[in-house]
Amino acid sequence: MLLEAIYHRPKSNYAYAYDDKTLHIRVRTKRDDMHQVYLLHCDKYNLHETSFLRVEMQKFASDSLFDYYQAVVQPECRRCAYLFEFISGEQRVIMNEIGFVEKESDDSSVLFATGLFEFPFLNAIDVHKPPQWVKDAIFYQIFPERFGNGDTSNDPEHIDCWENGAPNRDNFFGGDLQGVIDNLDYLVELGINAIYFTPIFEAKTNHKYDTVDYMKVDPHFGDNELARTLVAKCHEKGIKVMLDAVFNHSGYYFGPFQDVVNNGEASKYKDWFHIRDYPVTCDPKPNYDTFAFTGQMPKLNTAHPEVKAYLLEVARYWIEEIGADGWRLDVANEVDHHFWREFRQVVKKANPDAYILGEIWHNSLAWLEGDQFDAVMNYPATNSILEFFCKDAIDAEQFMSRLDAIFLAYPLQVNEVAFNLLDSHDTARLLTICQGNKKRMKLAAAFQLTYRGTPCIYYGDEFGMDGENDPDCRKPMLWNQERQDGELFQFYKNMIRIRKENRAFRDGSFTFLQAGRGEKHVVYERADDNNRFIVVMNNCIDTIDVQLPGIEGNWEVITGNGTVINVNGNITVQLNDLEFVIMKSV
Ligand code: ARE
Ligand code: CA
Repeated sequence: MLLEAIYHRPKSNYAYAYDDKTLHIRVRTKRDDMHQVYLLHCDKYNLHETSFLRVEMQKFASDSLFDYYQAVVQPECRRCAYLFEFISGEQRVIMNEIGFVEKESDDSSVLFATGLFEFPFLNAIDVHKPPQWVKDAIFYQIFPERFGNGDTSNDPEHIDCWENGAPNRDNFFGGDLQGVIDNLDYLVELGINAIYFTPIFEAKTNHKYDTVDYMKVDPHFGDNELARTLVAKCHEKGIKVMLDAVFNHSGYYFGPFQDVVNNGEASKYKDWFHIRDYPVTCDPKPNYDTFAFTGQMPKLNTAHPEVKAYLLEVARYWIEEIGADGWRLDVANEVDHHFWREFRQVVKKANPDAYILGEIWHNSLAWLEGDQFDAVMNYPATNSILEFFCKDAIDAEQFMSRLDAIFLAYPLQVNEVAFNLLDSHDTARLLTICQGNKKRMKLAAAFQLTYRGTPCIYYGDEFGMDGENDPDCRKPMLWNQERQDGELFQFYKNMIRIRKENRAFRDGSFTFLQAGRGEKHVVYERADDNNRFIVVMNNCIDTIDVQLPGIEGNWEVITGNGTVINVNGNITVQLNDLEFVIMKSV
């Protein structure tokens, strides 16, 4: 037994409340080291030998070095004192908060040693409860300047031709909110039920991350009334709307910043930003804090009471008065935690069901404990999916390890609403990452749409749009039917339908059944109380036979190209190169 590998931390992703009654308690061990792991727990005010319950913990995830075990407990008085017991061959070791005790017999005196771990009290108000609708959502990301030009009267002065449009840092194509309204039926046909809009507020650039006025829709996109109409029409069609909050920084032409540029130290807004000396200048580089090194994006002082009041009013207005259903928070990890805690209060007061999604590309537990965000953009999962299916850079075992490690990193309710994207306006497009290989693209998308968490499709991927990194990934939407890949569209539509029709894909358990070292195929199960599905994916360029030992009963293939052969109850799935099947237990 490798004691050095064993790890637990109270009140963290290793011990948290899943709902008002239930605790999840987890522990890490060296991979393949244990025969059994037990959780012994009791009420912390009733530490009698007989009151301890002993629950066998289940291995629920593994990565290359470790196994992770979990127990689900519902303590009667919502208090829990606990310790762990590890068994490996003859060896039996107890771990409490102080350390390890080796035990040869069943001597229980150890239970009364001081130093039990504690979950002091399960207070319902502290439980992280993301909005339920997010589990059922299938998002579609729209970059408003590039989705549809529904009103040429509001076009910027110089626009480039939509068809075959080649985006660069500075050009415009005329897209607007009316262009989205005009195409809502298209989105309904595709099957999505939520839209994530990159910024729509007044700004100078085509991407609008350099806000000039947070209370006003950009005049090239429409006006606030049109935004209200757009949201109402989306709601009529069962589509939720999430907006982009760029609160880390403003644009250079934001009124308060201009006031500081013009009045220097005398400006009443000087403390709204982080200005190092006067006069404010960008030459040779900004003498104030910025997003990255971009002088056009001065960092806001979100600890300043007036800045806070202003931005919190923005947060409230678009939810309460325009009807938006959530906020995606730009550069969320560079804004102070105090601000986000107040932001949550304001947003949830305006609409308790609003979704708060942080844009963070790394482990984000510090924002996901119930007092700040509901979820984050799940780029760590994105990268694992791309590396396995699209780039063929990792094997099945590494793929599983990496996804399991992300899974372990958060409470279950966070994983259930993790924002699972494969590409965005900040990355190359999925098809381009797959080097144009649509079979690889379909595998990645099929995984995304059958995985745990909330999928998001980047506009136009469904028609086979390609594009390198920003700005090339921001081409105008491909509305020319002759150039659309209709077969790919049908594929997306079908996969979305399957996810929507089967709760198990949105809310069920997820288990890897096969993901071997050096292998290029994966098998996983999604199951809930009513249904059980098995997905078999062949990520290699040869035909393979995948045996499914231990899988019994009758199975119906609900989608995919493959053959399921059942010989005396032994099931084999035959798959051609880069194909998959989804089987349903019947
Ligand atoms: C563009 C170019 C830059 C160029 C700059 C020059 O992309 O290469 O240097 O122009 O002006 C917006 C626009 C971008 C624009 C940028 C700056 O959309 O087109 O850049 O403004 O003007 C990190 C942050 C993350 C951020 C990404 C881009 O953590 O928050 O960088 N994403 C958001 C939005 C962007 C937006 C901004 C922030 C600014 O989604 O669209 O850019 O408002 C690693 C790191 C991450 C890093 C990630 C990507 O994984 O760990 O932290 O994200 O790479 O670089
Ligand atoms: Ca327009």
